[in-house]
Amino acid sequence: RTFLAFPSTKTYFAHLDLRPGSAQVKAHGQKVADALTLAVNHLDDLPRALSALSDLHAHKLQVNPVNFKLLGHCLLVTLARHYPGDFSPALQASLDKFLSHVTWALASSYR
Ligand code: HNI
Repeated sequence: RTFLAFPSTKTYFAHLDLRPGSAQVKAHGQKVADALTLAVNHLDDLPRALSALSDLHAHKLQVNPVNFKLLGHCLLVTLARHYPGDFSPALQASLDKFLSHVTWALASSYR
């Protein structure tokens, strides 16, 4: 969804097959999901838990941090579509808060 809704995000993944259903995109999505699980388990110290990932995105990959917001937005939209019954305004607010903490921690190496 992120690649389709915000095509500029594709520029970082020119080396991957980005067609819908791509095994490479699924494998990458799994890595991102695992990192979010790690984040859930370290809510009390996200900057430390995500510091290696922050370094990677800032210095090696040089991902513009605006893209974290685009991905976070697409995650919310996707969850809302898959779990319409569970996606109350309160759940949305709490996921949004979680994702902004993750984004803030991932962006720490940029500061
Ligand atoms: Ni991101 C690699 C987690 C947002 C571009 N990214 C990773 C890896 C994890 C990860 C985990 C794999 C690291 C490894 O192999 O050691 N990325 C996350 C998380 C978020 C995020 C948790 C936000 C919630 N990444 C983004 C965004 C972009 C992005 C928004 C660009 C639009 N990430 C990359 C690129 C790679 C990457 C590029 C390397 C991919 C590859 O395999 O070559």
